[in-house]
Order: sequence, then structure tokens, then C-alpha cells
Amino acid sequence: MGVRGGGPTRMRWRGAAPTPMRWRVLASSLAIALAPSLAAPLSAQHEMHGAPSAGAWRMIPMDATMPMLPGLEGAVPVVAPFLPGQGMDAAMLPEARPSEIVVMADGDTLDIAVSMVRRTIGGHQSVMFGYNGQYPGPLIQAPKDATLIVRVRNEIEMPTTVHWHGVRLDNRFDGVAGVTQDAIGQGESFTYEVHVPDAGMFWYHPHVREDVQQDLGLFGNLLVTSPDPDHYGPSHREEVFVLDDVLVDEQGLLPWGESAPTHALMGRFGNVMMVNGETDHRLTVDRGEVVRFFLTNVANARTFNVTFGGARVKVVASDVGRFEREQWIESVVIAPAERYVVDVRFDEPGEVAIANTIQAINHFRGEFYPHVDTLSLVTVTDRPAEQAIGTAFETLREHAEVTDEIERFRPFFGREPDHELETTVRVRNLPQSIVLSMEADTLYVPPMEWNDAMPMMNWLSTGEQVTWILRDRRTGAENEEIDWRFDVGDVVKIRIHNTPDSFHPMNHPMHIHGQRFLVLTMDGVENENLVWKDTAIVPVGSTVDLLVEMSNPGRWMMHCHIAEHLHAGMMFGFTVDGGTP
Ligand SMILES: [Cu+2]
Repeated sequence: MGVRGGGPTRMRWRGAAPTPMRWRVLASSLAIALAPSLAAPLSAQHEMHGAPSAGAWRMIPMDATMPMLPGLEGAVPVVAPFLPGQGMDAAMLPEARPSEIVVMADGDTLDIAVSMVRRTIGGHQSVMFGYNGQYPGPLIQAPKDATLIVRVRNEIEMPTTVHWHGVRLDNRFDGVAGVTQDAIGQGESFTYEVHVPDAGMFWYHPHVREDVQQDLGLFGNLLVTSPDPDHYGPSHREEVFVLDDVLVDEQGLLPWGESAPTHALMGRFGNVMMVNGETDHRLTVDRGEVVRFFLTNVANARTFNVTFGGARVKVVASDVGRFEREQWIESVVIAPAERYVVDVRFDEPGEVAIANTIQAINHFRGEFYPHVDTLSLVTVTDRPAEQAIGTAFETLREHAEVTDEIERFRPFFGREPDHELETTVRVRNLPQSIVLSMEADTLYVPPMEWNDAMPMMNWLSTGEQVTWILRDRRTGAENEEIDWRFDVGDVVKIRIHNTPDSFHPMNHPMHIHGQRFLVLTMDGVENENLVWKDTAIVPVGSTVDLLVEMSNPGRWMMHCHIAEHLHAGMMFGFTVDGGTP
């Protein structure tokens, strides 16, 4: 019982990890510090955590290596639990269908119903949400520069919106409830006009309680095609991979927080991985086949490190376009809301696992350990694929159009930042044992958290107790107090410091609405292969410089795309003036 420590530190990351000896001392002092909370009467513990909808919260699934923190036995989040369709028989609902491709031309109209569906995950039927009864929602395909009319009707019990992630569209259709539109109530409709000026893979999702609605299945891809048939290199086929995870136990989906998110510290990591909503995704390819994967991460909190066995992987494009140059890579690190396009050639007959391959962390033992989750199993047949495409794959293409277009932004690269943000977190009314444990743990900080190593503490930390903060370094303004103004045509450098010394530092995937940006540097190291982005990871302890092209007028948001961080405060608005018709 109690906190164990003293395990070997198998891997050091940027010197942030303590030596085993230091960790051992830390762990034993932590155990002493926690001891008094053991003496607290159980009734006091219950009072501390409230007693919402008795019995509805279930204990979250825990890895056997994670000890129960003393004083937290029986504790539940302070917010009431929420599951959709309570009292309904899931069997009465239509079973979610796989995503269908909807090819749209300029001016075409698509009707999307946001409704309840039935899904079976881990052998349990659950009520979830879907766009047009599909999971993921329809894969919309449209040519660059088209304007699509999308009529959304809300049939779920929560208000919702549709945000067109990464699309530089008319501000009125950005889908931010309370900013660009009122949320669409149950039984109501809203018509979006989605203009798509950039070729690439985008996606759409609600901007209301994303931690709940997106997790329950409200997401879909929008593939904008280029008029240039040679936009990407040749491939034998294209596969769309929507990466997700959900948190379930033997009874099904774990409830969400009704009035505020649970898991506000680290975000809600799932324990079941999915590709396109499938837990056992499979592909069969021929030997030497070149497959183009369009990867989108729709998870609430998890950053994936996607590996393709021994197959060769070439990265081609990301959020809002192609890289300056194609590049060989070992794996794809993809944070929530990011997209990557990779070409992969499968040379060896047999089975290849496309997997999330990570160095997980065990905070209690103070060690990292390798962990692999298979996302999709690829069977490579003996039949040879067409040779010419396989040969073309070996050439790394340069995209001169991308470099040429970026050329006019180069004079801005060396300028001083126009704005500097730092990230931090504030907590209040958390159980003392969590506070003590987290404070001690702050000495042991990885730049990326690939797993939820403290599921109990994370679950119990709700949006009522945790505030994630973006702070303007010059003015001290925090979150919604920040109010930047720009003019159309401004090129703005934003420096983001992810300070490692806060209560529980975490990597944040920062998203800017309605504009595109370049990631110029990380910790002063220049990025030599640029690509237009709308979301970028800021690792713990790192400083990242973004160069934002303010091309699109309106009131836009900048926020962390970990859904629980967003709904624990980590968002602000900025205005781009001018150019409005
Ligand atoms: Cu965040």
C-alpha cells in the first residue's frame, strides 16, 4: 500500500528526470506527507468530493502497476456524471454505419443530421453520437476553391455547432458557439457556407463541449483536392485513417462530467484505440504497394506516435498543405487535431502492424517503459504491385510552389516576436493527497505525455478545480482577457513558452482558427522544411515560434486542442480587421 518509488530511470529526457536516488528520496518523503490523509474520516472524504447522482460514477480502469493514492479510495469527481440517451434502450437506435464518401462540387448542398447512434465497443452496446448516422461522419471531398452549403440539423440532447478545422472560411461559419453563432439547440438547424481555399485534409467537429461530443463520435474529414493531378506523387491507393481512443470499462463507456470535464489535468486518454471507429482495423496490400495515408488525430488528449513496422515512410503534407520537401521519417508524431499525409511502401510479404509506439511513463516508479498498441494490421501478399509507382516512391520530391509561396514571408522570420504567451495551470479545492503527489511529481517532467500515468488523479481533477492558462507575457492578461487586434495582411510572430515549472506541465497542441501559420523554430532550432499548419505541438519546457499570416478577417479563437484543457479555460479570441465585404 502507498506510493512506491526507487525504480530505475531507464531513460532520461532532456535531463528533466531525477536520478534514481533523488527519486527514491522524493517518493519516501511523499509517502510521509500523504500519511495524515489516511487518518481523515471517510465521511470527510466524501464531503470533499461531493455525492453526485449516487452510484452513477464507476471507478475508472487502472493499470495494476498504478497504486491507489491513500485517501482517494471511493472518491469520485465533483461534477455529476453524464452519459447520452439515459433511460433509452440502445437497441432502439440505428447502428452507426461506416463513413461514406460524399463528393461535392462548388455550390453543392449537403444535409447533415447530428443524431444518436448505437455502437458496439468492447462487446458493449453504447449510445453515441454520429453525423448522418455514420462513424466517423461523412468523408466530404471537394475541389479547392469550392463553396459548399452544409445544412446541419441537431437531433441530440445537447446544443452543438460544426467547426471546420483548418479551413480559412468566412468567419460567420467558423462554428464557435457564443462567438460566431449561437449554438444549435435540439431540433434547430444552421446552414454553413464552407469555402475551401486550400488543398489538403481538414476535419469538422463540434465547438461545444468537445470533450463529450467529439469523444462520442462527432468528427469527420474534409478532403480538399488540388486541380493539379500531380499535387502528391504517385501511389497505388489512398487510405484515410481517423485515429481515436475511447475510455471504457467492462460496463461500456465511462461517463463524462456533466457541467465540466473530468480529466482536466491531462485530458481524457482512452484505453481502446480505433482507426475509423474500428477496434480491429485491417488492410491487405500487395508486395511493393505504395499506400498514401491521410492521418487525422481526433482523440481528446492523446498524441500518437504512429509506426509502420519495417515499411519505409515518407512524409508529404500536413495540416494546410504540402511540405517544402518530402522526407523519410521513422514515425509520425501526431497531436490532437493535426493531420499528416504519408506515403508508405510495404516491401516484405507477411503482417505489418501500424501501431502507436511510445515510451510510456510510470510516475510512481519514476521510469519509462516501451508500450505498443496496434492500430491496424496490414497483410502484405506475395503478389507484386505495379513496379513504376514503387520506383517513383524512391524519389523525394521537392515542392517548389510551396517554397516559392513561403519566400515572401522569409523577411519576417528573424523579427522579434509580436506577442509572447506562456502556459501554466492553476488548481483549487483539489484533494490534498492529489496536490501533494502532483507537486512532488513536478520534478519529473517529460516533454510529451504519451499515456495517462495517473488515471485516478487525472479523472478526479475536473474543470471546476483546474484552470489551464495561456498568459500574455507582456500584459499579464490570461485566457479570455487577452484581446489581440490585427489587420488583414499582417504577418505576426507569436512565441509560446511551455513553462516546465507549473503544477503539472503538459504538452499542448495549439490551434489557431481561420488562419495558417508556419512553425519557424523550436527552442531556437530552425525548422528547415516548412509546411503551413493550423495546429502545432508545444512540448513541455519548449519555446516555439509561430509565424501567422493574418489573411482572414473576423473574430477568431486560439486554443489548446486537448478538449479538456480547452474547456478548462485555455482559449482566447483575437480580431483581424479589414477586408470584410
Ligand atoms: Cu493543453
